[in-house]
Amino acid sequence: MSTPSSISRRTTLTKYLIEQQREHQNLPADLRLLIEVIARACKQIGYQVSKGALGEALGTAGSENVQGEVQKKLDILSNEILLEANEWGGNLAAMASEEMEKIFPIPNRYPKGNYLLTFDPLDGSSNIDVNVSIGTIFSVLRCPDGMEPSEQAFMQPGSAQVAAGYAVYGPQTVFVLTTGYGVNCFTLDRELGSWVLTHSNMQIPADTREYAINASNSRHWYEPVQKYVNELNEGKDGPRKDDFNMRWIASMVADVHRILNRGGVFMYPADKRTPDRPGKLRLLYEANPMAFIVEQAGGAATDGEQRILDIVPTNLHQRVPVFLGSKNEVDRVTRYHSEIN
Ligand code: P6P
Repeated sequence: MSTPSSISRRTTLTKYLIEQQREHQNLPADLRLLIEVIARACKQIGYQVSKGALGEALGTAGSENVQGEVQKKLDILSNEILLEANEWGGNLAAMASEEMEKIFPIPNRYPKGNYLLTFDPLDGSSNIDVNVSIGTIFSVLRCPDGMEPSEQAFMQPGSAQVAAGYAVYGPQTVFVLTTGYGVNCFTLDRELGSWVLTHSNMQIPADTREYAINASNSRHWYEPVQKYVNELNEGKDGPRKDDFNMRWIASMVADVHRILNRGGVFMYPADKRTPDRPGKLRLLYEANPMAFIVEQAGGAATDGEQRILDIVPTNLHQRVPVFLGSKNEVDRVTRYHSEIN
């Protein structure tokens, strides 16, 4: 009896990863398994998020994370889900999370592996209680040969990533992944519990008429960003000779996913409020994975001066300014930084 074609044509994440391993030989079995475990943990997180007020995990946990941000119960639960899912598999040497000050070395009771995993377990958590899309962001590095899994082992430029991705818990639950050979999106089939390939080799248009920035901070921006955004807002009457649209979801995964689907430029610049703090977003588990994905989709990602993927980190929770998305717009706003010092 033949399988109905719609089911037989579907490529699940497992099938996709095995085909990648076979075709590219760049996906070692332990990295493939690590990605599968992360994707399964994202399903669990998405399930907890979807319970909303029917679950026990809305609201704040009464604590702050290392960033000084109020932790939501779901922040802590999501962090625990990722730690518990990944600590025993034997693929990892250590993990690091937005929600933990120090790294999490794999406990001695479990075998250690060759990879380092960083993640923001629940990005955009200020949106949890108001049912706006949030997500999980992750990045995979190799642990340098012969190096103890210390914080120093994580101090690698984003160009050293071997895999990166994110999940969005929104109207659909999606898992977006790159292993350095393009960007693919998998949508969760809730009935089967499978991640199904729905968008292959995603590409970001080089041009766009849509930008994303928290405009309430405009009086604090430095001149290059002021100039760039003012020109967009002048529309057809201004030097850009066209009207632009603005979106800001305050959930990086959701803003980046929109850009991956239809183009756009996302900006979280440094500003005058905190001269000693270069922006809000963290390099290791927000900017680097998103920059890897965006570049793999033909976009660009800079800190206003250099490629984000070229930045050599100096500490685990380092922040960077972020300009990413449609290449021609990222190039323009980056050029304004070099022209206006
Ligand atoms: P603001 C969420 O807290 C986050 O880290 C990103 O997901 C998001 O892009 C940004 O901060 C939103 O920041 O200042 O607009 O609330």
